Amino acid sequence: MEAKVTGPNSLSLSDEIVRRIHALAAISETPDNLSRIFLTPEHRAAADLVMGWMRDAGMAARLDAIGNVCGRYDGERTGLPCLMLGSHYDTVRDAGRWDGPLGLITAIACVGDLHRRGVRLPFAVEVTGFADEEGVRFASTLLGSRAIAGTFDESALGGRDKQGITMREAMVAFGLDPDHIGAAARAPSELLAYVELHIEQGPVLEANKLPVGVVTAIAGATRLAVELRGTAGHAGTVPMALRRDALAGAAECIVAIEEFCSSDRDGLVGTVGYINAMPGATNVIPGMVSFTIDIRSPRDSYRKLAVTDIVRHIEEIVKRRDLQLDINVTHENRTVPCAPWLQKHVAEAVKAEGFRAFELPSGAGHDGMAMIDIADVAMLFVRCRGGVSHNPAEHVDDADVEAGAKVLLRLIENFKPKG
Ligand code: HGY
Ligand code: MN
Ligand code: MN
Repeated sequence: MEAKVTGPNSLSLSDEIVRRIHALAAISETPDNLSRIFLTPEHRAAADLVMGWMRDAGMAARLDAIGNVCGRYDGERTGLPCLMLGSHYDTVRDAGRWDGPLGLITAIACVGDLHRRGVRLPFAVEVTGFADEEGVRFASTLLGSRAIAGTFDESALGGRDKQGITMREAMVAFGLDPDHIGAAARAPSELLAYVELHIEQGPVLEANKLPVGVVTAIAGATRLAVELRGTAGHAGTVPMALRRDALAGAAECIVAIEEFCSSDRDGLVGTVGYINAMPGATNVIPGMVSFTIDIRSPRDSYRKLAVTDIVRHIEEIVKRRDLQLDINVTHENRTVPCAPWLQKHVAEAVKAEGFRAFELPSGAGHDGMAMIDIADVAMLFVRCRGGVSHNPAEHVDDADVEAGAKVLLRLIENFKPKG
């Protein structure tokens, strides 16, 4: 079946998608850079906008118990299991506008095209906008998809943001009942599969001159929170040899992490993305420093060994500098394989649209890492310029938006549940 890809008034799908990417990007905590964080007024405004688009595309749309937006386009008859599509609609701070929204908005556009043509399939199509994939506000991540997978860890409700607000308090302020999160959970029997379109966030497709790629696996990750405590003191009076400088100690730890990961030849990456020095005055020796660590590797066993070695490095530095150390794992995700049968569907749709079915792993984490607990998962990557992401310069060319939409629409219309 040739998938006719035309949007409203015979616009291409990409025109509608790009317009909506920019409309959603306008919903941000600050006007100068894009930040849309879990359980904030921006989250609520974005949810309302996206649910409107879902309804325009012929879907029933609702906000679930943790703030995911859920759209459903029924199949030939009601009550059928669904092919679930989607992505996240929260962002990192000072984000790009395509990471997450491209997958969500493209999925809505594809359903809108089915709806305009009056196409009903032997299964339902659901589109989910996940409320918190990035884990910016509270240390743990994949909160929306874990709630849908039924694996949400209630202890996360006690986690506090930088203002000291707990997730529980934030949910109540948002108008959600934290004791009701379980209602978001879906039964495995309701899903035939989960397929996510997402920007690659890396340079591989561009280097291979390809607009789309077939994802083989999503790399696991470990996040740690570190706190170093020394002695605050006068910058002018304490001799260097008598200092217990927490920030100098953190700096040595950070360089050690970079050197350890850089010496690896097997795809190990380590990042310190956040640091805070207290009391934070020019003329005061920092007495306390907190920072985060993000460690990833294509192989879980290797990542876990690396985390052990890095913690040992930090403990040695702290002991030599007579500092105190608290270090905790705040998030851990195993590497998740994409299901071969579903990868085949993605590859066939890519080839049917005239592109090479190029396979690549995802170094970035995605909601499929949680969704795998209730469904087989697969991902379709779309090239992004320079491989740049988590950066306002993130960009996808219209032609690649169109390629991604055509492949996803083809995948939907040709989808056959696992035999
Ligand atoms: O951190 C990640 O890989 C994803 O962008 N949340
Ligand atoms: Mn991201
Ligand atoms: Mn993402």
